Amino acid sequence: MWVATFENIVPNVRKVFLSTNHPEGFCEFLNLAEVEVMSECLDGDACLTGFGCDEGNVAKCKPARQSSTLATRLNNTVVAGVAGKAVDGKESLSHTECETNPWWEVDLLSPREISEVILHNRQDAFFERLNGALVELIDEGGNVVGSAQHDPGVDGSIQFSWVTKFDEVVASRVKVSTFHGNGECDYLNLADVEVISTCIEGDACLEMEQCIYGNVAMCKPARQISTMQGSVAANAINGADSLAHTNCEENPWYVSRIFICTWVVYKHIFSYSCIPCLPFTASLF
Ligand SMILES: [Ca+2]
Repeated sequence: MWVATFENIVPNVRKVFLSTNHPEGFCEFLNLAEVEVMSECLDGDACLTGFGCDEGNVAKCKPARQSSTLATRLNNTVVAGVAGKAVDGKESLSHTECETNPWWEVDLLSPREISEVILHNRQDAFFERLNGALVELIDEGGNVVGSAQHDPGVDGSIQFSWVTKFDEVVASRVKVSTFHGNGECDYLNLADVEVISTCIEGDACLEMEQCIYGNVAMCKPARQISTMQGSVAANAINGADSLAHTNCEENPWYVSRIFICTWVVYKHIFSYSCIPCLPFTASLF
């Protein structure tokens, strides 16, 4: 284990980048058993426990992002409508700022044959915000390969949910957006988004445990330069005894996106489990 301590407050950090530096001409693997980034938690930071695909909903607990995030501070607690709240299987809401064309997107992490997308609307107020929603299926090249748009005049208002069917369209991302076209801004709220496909190993999770102060890297989107034998980047932030493992590279790297909205990060401690035989670099972005 190696711990890097940052004594001073570092504001607005969004990513943690880890790499090793090697003599030219030599490659090395980068293995990470677990990366922890210690900070005050935001509402929405959570740990995922348990595994198993939830009845074909392959979006559950996958990395999600949105055009902006509405966050407010209530009694010293930051309440943020982070994008991940629309894939947590609970009534919690994702919530953008007021925008003319707000959007939300989930990354399925690999191409999947999609048969159905279900948007679950908020149930407390402002149901009408989701009317006219556009659902787009996006392939690995960034191309829109399927879409469906809600038409309030034909489909009626979205009360509880709106179901769109697709003919096994292969896509790796699902985007939801609204555009009301009157020049005024609006918010995009999503209680939950389900993307129905065939489950594969590693899909989904069952429970989320709220974080108070602790490891805010857990279960956040992570990437690495390459992946050997299925040892994906997420294995280093899942709290489980699993390994993230790159191919042999001259400059292997790993990045975890720790924050989705821009409040402050106070103090960071990194740890990793690896053979410390070469210089190891941790950078904040
Ligand atoms: Ca939710």
